[in-house]
Amino acid sequence: MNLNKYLDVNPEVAEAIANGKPVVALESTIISHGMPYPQNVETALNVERIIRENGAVPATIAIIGGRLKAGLTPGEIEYFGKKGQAITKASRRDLAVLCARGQDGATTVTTTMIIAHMAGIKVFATGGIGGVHRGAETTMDISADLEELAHTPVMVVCAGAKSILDLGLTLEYLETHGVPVIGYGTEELPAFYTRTSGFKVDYRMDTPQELAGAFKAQNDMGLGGGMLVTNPIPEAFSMDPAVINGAIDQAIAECNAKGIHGKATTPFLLARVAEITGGNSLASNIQLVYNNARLAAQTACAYCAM
Ligand code: PSU
Ligand code: MN
Repeated sequence: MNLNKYLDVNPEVAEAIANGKPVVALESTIISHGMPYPQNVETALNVERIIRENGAVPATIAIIGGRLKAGLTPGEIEYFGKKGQAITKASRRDLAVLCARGQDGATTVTTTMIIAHMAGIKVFATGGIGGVHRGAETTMDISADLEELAHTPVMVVCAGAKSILDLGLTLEYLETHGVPVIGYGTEELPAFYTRTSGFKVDYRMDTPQELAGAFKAQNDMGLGGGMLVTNPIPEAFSMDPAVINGAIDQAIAECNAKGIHGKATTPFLLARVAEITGGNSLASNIQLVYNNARLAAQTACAYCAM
């Protein structure tokens, strides 16, 4: 593969990878489509700082002018935050066309995993992943994130999945495709804004070393595929399930009434839930991302020490 033709790894990230130092990948759709400006930029910069404070090098991933980027400058992060939804949300099917046309793209969990793997990065921190949508038995709306987790060997540290999705079907899909789902300090799948969901994870682990050891074994055996680490939102920022689930039900009803489908569904639901719940859900969203960045950095350090 002629990666240099398409991929730019920034010098700090390249140096770390070449010397076996810990690196944590970060996505850019959470910046452009997942949060409003200017909180999105502030959060993205804080996440990078938290990763450094925990001993790893941050690599925010995006597509700029048709180049795959592993590691952005603060100016580039500001650009993605300000342009927001005007930037193309880029999933696997969009990568080749955006590169060939020299366009920008905000990377989802899927494309961040792809580019992280190209660059040699093992651990990726985000907020929530895409999954099987409610009603998928008729719409067939299943996020490409799940298929990517099935094939690409990158560990994704998240706060579970939002109940805009069908969490039970999401777990079934991951089971079928052989993706281990780990609960960090919990036996239950966290549901992003809340620490519990009523669904069980496959395994509970309690230290970054344990996470790193399991992922190392998976990679050493050449099993391929990713690992999903679900890290519950800190208690102090978790939301009342009745409030958040009410907002989610309302957002889904509006989404269906408007006939929104395809790649627009998730950004619409995320934005509506944030509007309906006011600033509360945004504050929680920001804090759980920080919490995931910390755990991902510690796990990347443990992985490199093995
Ligand atoms: N869920 C969130 N926040 C997000 C996303 C999902 O709680 O920002 C974004 C991620 O980039 C994820 C993408 O990869 O949405 C999934 O989109 P879709 O459902 O269209 O596959
Ligand atoms: Mn979809």
